[in-house]
Amino acid sequence: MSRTRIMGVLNATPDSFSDGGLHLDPERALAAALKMIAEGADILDIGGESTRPGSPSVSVDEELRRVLPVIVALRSAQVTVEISIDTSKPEVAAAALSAGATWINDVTGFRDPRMRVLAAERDCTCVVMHLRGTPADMAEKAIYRDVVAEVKAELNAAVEAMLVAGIQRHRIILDPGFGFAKNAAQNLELLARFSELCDLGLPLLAGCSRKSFIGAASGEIDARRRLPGTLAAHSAAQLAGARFLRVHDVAEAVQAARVIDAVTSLQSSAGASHGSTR
Ligand code: HH2
Repeated sequence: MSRTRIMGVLNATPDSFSDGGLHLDPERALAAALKMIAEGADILDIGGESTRPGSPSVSVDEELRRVLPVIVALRSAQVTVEISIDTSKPEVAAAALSAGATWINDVTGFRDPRMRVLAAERDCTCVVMHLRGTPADMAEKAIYRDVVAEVKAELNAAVEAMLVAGIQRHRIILDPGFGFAKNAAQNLELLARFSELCDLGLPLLAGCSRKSFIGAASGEIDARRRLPGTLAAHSAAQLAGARFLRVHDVAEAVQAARVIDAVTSLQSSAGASHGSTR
């Protein structure tokens, strides 16, 4: 089995919920990115707009002003990791891809048809996240009869639209969107039943890092002190089939992921040898 991939979060924003203001200066952002690569990140996810509940939207020009220098600097440094642009704006995604990004991570699940056309034309990897509404109004849309079944159905519909637009299936990674249009109980239920998302038949990404449901489950109110809870949540997701983990703390996430990878690889070889004796 291939190892679980680690996506390091780099927010070039003043207001992200846990690392806002840390990487606004391109030089500091580059230093943080190089550190994440040295620590074992496979993918860097560069964002220029916070998606925290109620966050204000940012103009295309401002978002580009924040993210492009970081992407250009990374490409000039000839890094070999994948560079993901975390945006829901086609103009930002297009410019980021031209500057050297190779993935689009769209928290709105490629809802904008122009984003689907762009992804098809550029043949890039697409992270399709589940979200209802927008970060501004998503809290009021957290109403489900069965959160897992409804997230699955809505992700399936997003995939169908992407295939119709000409995006190749092997380019798609799915993400249930922890913390997006879900309350704490719904996030925990998604995590507890994460293995059911494997029915979608596409690789899965989990992004639980420092999120408020970890605070709700653990009692830790400071987002920057939620690393232990993050590692626990991501280990649960990994054991249930997540192939990608989106994290703020790369070194710690890599270590935890390698341990779970070792366990799951032994489990699958033990399963195979038990099967062969029957
Ligand atoms: N979470 C955030 C942003 N982008 N993308 C995916 N695919 N999955 C996620 O869970 C996800 C995401 C929110 O976290 P962060 O980037 O740290 O905060 P902010 O949106 O405030 O910048």
